[in-house]
Amino acid sequence: MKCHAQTTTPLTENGNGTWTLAAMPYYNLRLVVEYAGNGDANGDGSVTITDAVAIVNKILGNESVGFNQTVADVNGDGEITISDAVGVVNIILSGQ
Ligand SMILES: [Ca+2]
Ligand SMILES: [Ca+2]
Repeated sequence: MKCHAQTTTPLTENGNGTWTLAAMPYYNLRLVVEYAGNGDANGDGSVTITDAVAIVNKILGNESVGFNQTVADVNGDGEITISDAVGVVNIILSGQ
């Protein structure tokens, strides 16, 4: 999970590599949480090449029964793309 704050309050560059955030009302700050799935796209409890295949099948329009889009979104960008299948392969290769 990635988490960061966003604000529309302008930043002012100080010219020395630092920035100053203008006075900001508390309500002008929002917390953005990006959830990155664990890759178990088919929900069988482990991350294997079949999860990458399930993601590719989803992309091709052949969503399998039990496909879990939330955890299949490995890079947490809100979409299921080939990058998520690559992410599953990277999870497998890293032994996580
Ligand atoms: Ca799986
Ligand atoms: Ca994604």
